Amino acid sequence: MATSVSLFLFLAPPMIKNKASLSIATTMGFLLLGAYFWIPDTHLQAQTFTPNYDESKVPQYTLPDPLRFTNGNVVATSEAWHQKRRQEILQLFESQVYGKTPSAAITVTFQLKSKNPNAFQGKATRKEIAIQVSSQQRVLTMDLLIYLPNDRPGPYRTFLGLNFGGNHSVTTEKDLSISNRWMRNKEDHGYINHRATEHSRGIYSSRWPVESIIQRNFAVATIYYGDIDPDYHDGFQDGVHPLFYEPGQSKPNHDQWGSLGAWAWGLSRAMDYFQIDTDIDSDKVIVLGHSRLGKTALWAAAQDTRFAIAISNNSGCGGAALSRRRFGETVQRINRSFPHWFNTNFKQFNNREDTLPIDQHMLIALIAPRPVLVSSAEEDRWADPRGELLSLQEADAVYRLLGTDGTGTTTVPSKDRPYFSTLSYHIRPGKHDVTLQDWNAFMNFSEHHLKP
Ligand code: GTR
Repeated sequence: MATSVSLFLFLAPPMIKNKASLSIATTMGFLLLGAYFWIPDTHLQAQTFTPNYDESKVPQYTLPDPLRFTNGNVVATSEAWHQKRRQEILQLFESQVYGKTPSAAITVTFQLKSKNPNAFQGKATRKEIAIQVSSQQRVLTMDLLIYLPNDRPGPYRTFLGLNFGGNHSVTTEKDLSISNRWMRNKEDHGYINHRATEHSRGIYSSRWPVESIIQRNFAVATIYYGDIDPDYHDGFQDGVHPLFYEPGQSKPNHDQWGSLGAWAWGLSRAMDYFQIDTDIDSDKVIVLGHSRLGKTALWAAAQDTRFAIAISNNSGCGGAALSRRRFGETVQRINRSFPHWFNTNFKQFNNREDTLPIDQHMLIALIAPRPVLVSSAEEDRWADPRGELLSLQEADAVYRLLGTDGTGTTTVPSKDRPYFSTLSYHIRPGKHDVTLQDWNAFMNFSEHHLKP
């Protein structure tokens, strides 16, 4: 199957300045692993869940070997990895975990909505781009917010991530309009009746330290994840999924994408735009995300090799953490709390992690040989910091086969030691969050791997 996307750039008003087209072909294969039908079990959903936080109670497990083909043969060369094994693993994550991205042709257009060369007292240039995607079924618009440093000429190395609260929530700037999209309620943050209020302006700005980022000559770009698919389970009626429905289809098939897959797809559409924006060095884009959006960033980088670096922050279950450890959040728990995140097939692994044909170290391996930084927080046991580190270590063999230094060490990195191997781990004291300390680690790592 092939996914082809036509791109047109409109810079408006008043005239079209540039026009580009690009075809992205993703070869996907079919893997038939038996049909599975998931029936929501409301009785079981009501049962309470007690997470395991005791390392001695982590069950014995054997991880699938990323360097063995499905038929058991050893993957001995980088050619064998790139030509066959990577594809096998990618297909397993598509069909069994996040879901396949449908292949129907869609049109993507870009419109420059605003440009302010004097953002942050003249330190940055702010751009807003409307990314419009359309199929015969419907049209969807995602707003991409970009800050470029004014100190030095571009093109810039660029951080790209989705945000939780609307683009206006990442910045305290007063002249950015408040998102009018569906929001998760959080009254103390200014999200009421599923809409953002003025109180939510800048509410997540500590997670997006724009001034510190541009000061180090990186650009930073973000999209509200709800622009791509609102984060609630409506049977995939809103958001991007219906754009791709075949005639008569009203929800994704069991092996097709859920919300995480859709969000990852949205990151790739931002990357499409970067390829035609001369301010952005599209060979040096770092895709990153926090928590559910950290899972999304890893899955985006696994599928889309245009991303130069991937950084996950506190991504946990379904992100960097090994599922088989069942420490903190588990597959069953995540599928019951968020039935729309993964595909339907993934539900068959509820409480049956040992039957998964993959584990999350193989998600990281899919990003090889590109650098990955996994970032954890000591008190965020729900996300299993140790399971996140182990995933990196288990991906090491693939990275070394491909000629990199992998984790570069066999010892656990200390908190204060800079750690710049291709596979790096960062952990800080404190809770589930993104802090300036995390961003400093992201920037140090990215500066090391992507010279301007
Ligand atoms: C939690 C969920 C985690 C993580 C987090 C978040 O409720 O269990 O997997 O994604 O939300 O995204 O903030």
